[in-house]
Order: sequence, then structure tokens, then C-alpha cells
Amino acid sequence: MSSEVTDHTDLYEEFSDERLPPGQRKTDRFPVLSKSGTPDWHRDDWRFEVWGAVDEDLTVTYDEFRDLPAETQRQDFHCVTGWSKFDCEFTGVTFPQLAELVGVRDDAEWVMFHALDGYMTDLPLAECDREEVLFAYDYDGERLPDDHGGPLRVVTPHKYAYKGAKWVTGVEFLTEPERGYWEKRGYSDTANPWEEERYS
Ligand SMILES: Nc1nc2c(c(=O)[nH]1)N[C@H]1C(S)=C(S)[C@@H](COP(=O)(O)O)O[C@H]1N2
Ligand SMILES: [Mo]
Repeated sequence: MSSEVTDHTDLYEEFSDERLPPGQRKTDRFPVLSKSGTPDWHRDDWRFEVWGAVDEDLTVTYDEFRDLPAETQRQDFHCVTGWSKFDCEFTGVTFPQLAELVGVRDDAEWVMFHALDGYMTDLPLAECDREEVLFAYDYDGERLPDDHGGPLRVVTPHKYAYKGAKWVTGVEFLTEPERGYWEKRGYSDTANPWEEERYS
């Protein structure tokens, strides 16, 4: 594996002068936040699927996913409950890379992420189609721990972390907006940490 790291910790400059978003405090720990515990998964029957408004559906095994072109990025992590963790190193496949693999149709406008625990979260396609939106399988050079979403999770450093589905197994391209788990329960659809878009 290459030891090169792409630094995305200056991402905040797009939104603010401050790296730490308002109302957040910095932590060095990496707390675990899950709606309902850590689901089981088995390497042999785990599959990752892409479907919906795409040219070609995709189904890949864990090993096939790890063979896709990957990169390591340094990025910050902001939880809507008020903590931020700086300088996380995640390795995985970027959203644009995955989108290119399946060929996104012109009528695709929205994306729904599906996960093993039944969690879902949504974003407009334009907010996903960014280099720093990563399908991550390694964290700080090790396999992503199960509690943090292993074998595969999404990270969204430009959004509060509930936009990044842990245990992600499916990406659905939609022609119209739909709401995810927390978005249906009052969390913000847009979730920009520097605008403190916590609730809708
Ligand atoms: N599948 C799934 N993904 C999820 C969640 C969840 O409950 N299930 N919680 C979200 C929330 S609210 C946050 S803050 C982050 C927490 O990630 P962490 O446990 O690695 O800190 O995961 C997000 N992704
Ligand atoms: Mo969260």
C-alpha cells in the first residue's frame, strides 16, 4: 500500500476561517455513536451494491472492493452531538471514483446510502461527488474497527458525521430526494457544520 496521504484538513476554508466549526469541541478520542449497536458481518457473504439511476448496477465482494483504486486521506470528523476529531486517516475509494465505475445517469439527483443495521442517510448528488467523500475500509493504517463501521463506511468531512453511513453495503442513485434515518427524525438535511445546520 502506498504511504502517500492526501491532506483534506484545509477543507474548512471553503466554509469558514475556523477549522473547528461553531459549537464543537475538539476531542482526541474517537467516540462510537450508533443508533443500535454493531451489526455482525461475514467476509464471505458481505457484498457491496450500487443501483438506481446508473448505467450499470454493481455488486462486489470485500476483496473486490479492496482491489478498486484507493487513496489515503487525512481529514476532520464532526459529530452533530458536539465533538470533532482532527486528522483522521482513512483509506478507501472516493465517491467520484465509484460514480465513474457505474456511470451515473443524467437524471440522477440524489443519493441514499444503505447500511447493515438498517441505517440510511441521504445527500444531494452534488454534495457526494467530492474527492473527500470516501468509502473507507482502513483507519490510521489498520482495518476499520467494527464499532466504527467496519468493514466499510462512508466519511463526509464537509458534513456532520451522520451523513457518513457506517457498515455501508448499498448506494442508491435517486431521481428525487428521499430522507434517511436521522433526517426523518428532525436532523438537518444539509448538515453543514460551519453553519450549525444540526436540526431542520
Ligand atoms: N450505519 C450507521 N451509520 C452511522 C450511524 C449509525 O447509527 N448507523 N450513526 C451516525 C452518527 S450519528 C455518527 S456521529 C457517526 C459516528 O461514527 P463513529 O461511531 O465512528 O464515531 O456515524 C454515523 N453513521
Ligand atoms: Mo452523530
